[in-house]
Amino acid sequence: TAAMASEKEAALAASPSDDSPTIFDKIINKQIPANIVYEDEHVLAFRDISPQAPTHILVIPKLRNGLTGISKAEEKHFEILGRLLYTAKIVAKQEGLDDGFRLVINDGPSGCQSVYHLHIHLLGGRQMNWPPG
Ligand code: D5M
Repeated sequence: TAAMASEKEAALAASPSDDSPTIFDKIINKQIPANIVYEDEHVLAFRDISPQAPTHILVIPKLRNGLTGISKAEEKHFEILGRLLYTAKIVAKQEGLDDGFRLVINDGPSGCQSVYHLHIHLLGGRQMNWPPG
């Protein structure tokens, strides 16, 4: 679709080495609106602006701390990485995805990453396919 094509274009245009603030900082700081479905001291989850499934939520760390993407993970990130996965499970339950769901982390240009602030995609509410595109 056109939306998928532009998402890929955005991914290829984004620069992986750029650690300047992203749009997600504005969401964390409530400077732009987002449909927030979960929030605690460490983690924020909100609906993706361009949903690829009936449920499409992004789970992000409030403090990026160098995690522009999963490829930048270090031992200091072990705790937040666990929190992100655990929160994805909590939100999946909250969304009623009892039949299953998918978690995705895009990394780098080939992985189609467009925002360089680590995020887990939670997708559900329809039958997923394999392999992904
Ligand atoms: O995923 C980045 C995702 O971020 C992509 O699915 C669109 C989404 N996005 C971008 N801006 C917003 C705002 N403002 N609100 C909600 N969702 C947003 P990636 O894995 O990097 O391609």
